[in-house]
Amino acid sequence: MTTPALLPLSGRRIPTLSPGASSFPHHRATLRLSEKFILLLILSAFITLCFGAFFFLPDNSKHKRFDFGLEDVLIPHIESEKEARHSSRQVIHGVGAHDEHPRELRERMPRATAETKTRLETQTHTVSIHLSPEGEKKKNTHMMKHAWDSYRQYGWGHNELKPIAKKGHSTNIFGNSQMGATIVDALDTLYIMGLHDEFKDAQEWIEQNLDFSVNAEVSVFEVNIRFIGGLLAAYYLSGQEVFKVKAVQLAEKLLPAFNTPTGIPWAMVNLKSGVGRNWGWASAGSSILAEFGTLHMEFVHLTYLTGNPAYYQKVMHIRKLLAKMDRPNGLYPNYLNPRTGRWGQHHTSVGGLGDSFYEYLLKAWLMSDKTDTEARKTYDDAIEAIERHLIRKSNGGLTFIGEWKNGHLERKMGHLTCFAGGMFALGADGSPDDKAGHYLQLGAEIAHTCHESYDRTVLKLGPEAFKFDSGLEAVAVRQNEKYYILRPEVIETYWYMWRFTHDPKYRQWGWEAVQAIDKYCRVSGGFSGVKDVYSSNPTYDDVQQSFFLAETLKYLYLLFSSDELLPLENWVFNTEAHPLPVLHQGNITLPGSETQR
Ligand code: DMJ
Repeated sequence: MTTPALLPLSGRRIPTLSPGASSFPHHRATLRLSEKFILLLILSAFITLCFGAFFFLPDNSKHKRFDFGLEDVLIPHIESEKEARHSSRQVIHGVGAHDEHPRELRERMPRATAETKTRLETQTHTVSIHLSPEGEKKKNTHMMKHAWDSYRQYGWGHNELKPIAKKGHSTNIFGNSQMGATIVDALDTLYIMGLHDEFKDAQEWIEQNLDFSVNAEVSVFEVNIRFIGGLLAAYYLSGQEVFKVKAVQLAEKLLPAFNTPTGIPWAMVNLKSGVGRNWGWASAGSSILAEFGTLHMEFVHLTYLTGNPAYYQKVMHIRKLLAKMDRPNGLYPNYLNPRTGRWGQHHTSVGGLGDSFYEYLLKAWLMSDKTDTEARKTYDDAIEAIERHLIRKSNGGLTFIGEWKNGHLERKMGHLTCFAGGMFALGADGSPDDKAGHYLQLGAEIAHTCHESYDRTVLKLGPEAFKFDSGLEAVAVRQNEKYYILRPEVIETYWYMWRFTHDPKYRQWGWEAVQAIDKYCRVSGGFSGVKDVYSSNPTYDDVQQSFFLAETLKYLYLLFSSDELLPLENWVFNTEAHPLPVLHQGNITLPGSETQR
């Protein structure tokens, strides 16, 4: 290093201190003793300064926690968990017939994830040009703050918030409970965004108030994806035991829902009495495919964390029962009667009533480190039938996913169905017959169609359902399909497409959504849904949905973050956007093993 130095004592300028004699003044070959001493003094002061600066550098480990490359997240609570372990040697085992003790699996996870992390670190420099638009991320964090602070002020402890009336809100999915759904659903988003005070506040409320011994009839599906999923994700991210304990307590309360003649759970269960029943509107007392088919991820993690095989066995039993059933045209109907084990109406949908069943087949495979090949095969077969019967191109060239109703295709697509773009992209790698490119393209086409459904409205927000019929392309017809209730699915697909393609248009589309939400849904008491996206003067529905904080704002934040934040190699997002770690090397299929109810 060359250091032009000034000698204050003599006031003389010393030329560059390089070892060659030629750089010294010619009239004198050596320095005097006093000059040598001063020079030595300056050099040692300089070296001390360098060392000091090194030690006072900001603590990088704080930032590293937010990489969530997993290794640093998981190690602390693997250690702390040793004492709390379930003593019985329950097994999670699979193909290859190796019985795996959950602890052994856990001990392997850090190694496997460290390897993944190293691999990632060598790859990410190639995409760094697109990373970290800090302004957009900040905007999302501010929106989260506004949603959270408003709920904190006006709806604290209630399930959701009425942002216009500025008071608590709830719906029948939570029964008459006051279980702070927004608090639990928002936990991991707060954590990921670095809103630590808010996270602590939420944790305190959960420690002191979250009690599941309430006389309330709740939706098994909703409580599973929002509460159990939310608590498990918070546990994995923060390592705080309380979240795991609460998740397990709640899961115990859901188990009676599986006491049906077939083991297909009821849609609802009373948390106190354990009595279950189905929705009155569901075809002839049926359970719903997207509800009983969206338990797998959380239940596998519950078994993994507790060593109790019951959760795993419940969901594997559902899978095995479905595998034995005939499927009309290879399609899964949305309704299944839990008493008789027969299908109800032959309706098939990749939107409401069907959606997350398909999503969880794919994610079961991903979460098992791609070892649950049974799940992958079931997913591939289902998607093939869906493509054959439900996916079409409109006259205007837009790819859409319709709904199958008793042998007839309804050319209508729901906002909920838009998640499928992301699902196709996520499932591209590993698809049969080398069709990865095809599925990535299909994902891109669905993303495009869903963006059109936003772009063709006045508010630039998407309607609940839109048609491709009688000259109509991606627009809602009925008044009761024109609302936007802060749903995440379109943004979810933008995020997955961004992760897999880095095409900047996905960030552009996400940014359009941010601006529209902020302009038309933001009110002084939080964020509200709007009743008509085609009206320039829309009325509000006065509900701030908990999934707005759990999903919509999280996916937006991730869309503008580096791929290293929650890498998809290590994390799988449940259907409510709660990230759960991949169980590396933990094969979670149980072919040939006994499953019980
Ligand atoms: C969320 O609760 C979940 O994404 C669920 O799978 C269906 N959709 C809602 C939000 O729209």
